[in-house]
Amino acid sequence: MWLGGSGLASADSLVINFEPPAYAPGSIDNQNGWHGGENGTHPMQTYGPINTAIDQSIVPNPGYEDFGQQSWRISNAFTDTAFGDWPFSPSLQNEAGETMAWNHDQTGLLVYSGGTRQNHFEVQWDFASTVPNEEQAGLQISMSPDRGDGARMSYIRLEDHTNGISVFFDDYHDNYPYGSASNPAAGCGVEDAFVETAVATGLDRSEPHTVKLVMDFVDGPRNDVVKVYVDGALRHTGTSWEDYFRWCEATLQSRTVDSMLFQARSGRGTAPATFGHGFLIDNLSYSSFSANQCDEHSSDGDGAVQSSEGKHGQTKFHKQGCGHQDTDSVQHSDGDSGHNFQSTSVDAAQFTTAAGGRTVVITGMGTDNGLPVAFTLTAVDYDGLLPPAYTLVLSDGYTFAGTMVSGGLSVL
Ligand SMILES: [Ca+2]
Ligand SMILES: [Ca+2]
Ligand SMILES: [Ca+2]
Repeated sequence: MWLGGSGLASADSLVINFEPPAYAPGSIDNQNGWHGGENGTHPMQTYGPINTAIDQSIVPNPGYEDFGQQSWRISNAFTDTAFGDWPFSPSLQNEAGETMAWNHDQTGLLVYSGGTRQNHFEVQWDFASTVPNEEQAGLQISMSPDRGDGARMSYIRLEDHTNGISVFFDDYHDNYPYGSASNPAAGCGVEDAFVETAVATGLDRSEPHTVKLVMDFVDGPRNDVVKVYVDGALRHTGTSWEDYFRWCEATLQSRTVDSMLFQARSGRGTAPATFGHGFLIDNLSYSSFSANQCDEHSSDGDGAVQSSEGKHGQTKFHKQGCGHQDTDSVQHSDGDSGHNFQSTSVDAAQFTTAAGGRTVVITGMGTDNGLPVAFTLTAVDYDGLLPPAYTLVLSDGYTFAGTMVSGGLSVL
């Protein structure tokens, strides 16, 4: 068992500069918590070695400003399609992911990350070419936030080209029709795919550059937010790989992250001539913490509802975020009971997640048959496993408690 890397800034933040004496020249394997794939179970983790065929090493800084005495070098002279034999960085004490994200394997017995679950992860690193004056043809290296076993939740790839260095970002898109607990395949259909975005091209090969990923794991599908920065500028806002795991692996849940995985995968090409060269990585830092994600949440409903007493109604509502927004509204009609509600001000919402589903509670003011009332709407999204729960309570004594029986309702 190891207890994380040296240079700890705090329990759930790591700063790694690859400097002596903490880091010695040679393979990074087993230095300060770097390791091959984890075997579970957190925190009594064991792990495999980094494959000795992988061309990586702690090396002297050839002269880049801010890289100190040493950096970490990795090339794609050797590639493969495995996960468990590539370098994983030290794990944070506190994992990041959705409330219900899996930090474990399919059996639930092997756990790869732990601590206090956070909803936010940030990682930043500098990179530079070991051959600043010349293209290294075919050079490519990828890096991913990961929990320690290769369940990658995001992806950056660096490539060297004639015009300079390129940075690519990949995320997973579940396009309509969407996956659900009753139909996971719809989230992994022919219309769904990993999407690659060139976030930077032609970066000056003679200078170091910086990549930063800012990840918000928002409970529910299709709503994680991943921001990609290059040299301090926001280049792209995308999403994570949450719905790949949720639907393509049909596990209905996302995954956690607590470390970084660095790889040269065969699918993107092997470049034997990069042996002993490749990219330098330095000033790697990452952290997990919990952020206010109110602005990322939303809830929508539109369809027929039925109460537990068998009354029938129609609802249509929209709520974005937790505060007041003029574009929010709630409408509810119940011909069986003779009620017709229309909001005049949607004031607040609370979003919560439990094992069973995601709940929103929306409050505000409106009119019932023309008379002013306060309202509380509660909706629960079960990702299709059960009909969505729907309850509207008005201050004039009217209550409609039941389920949505046709149409759609989401709490994201
Ligand atoms: Ca350094
Ligand atoms: Ca789909
Ligand atoms: Ca999500």
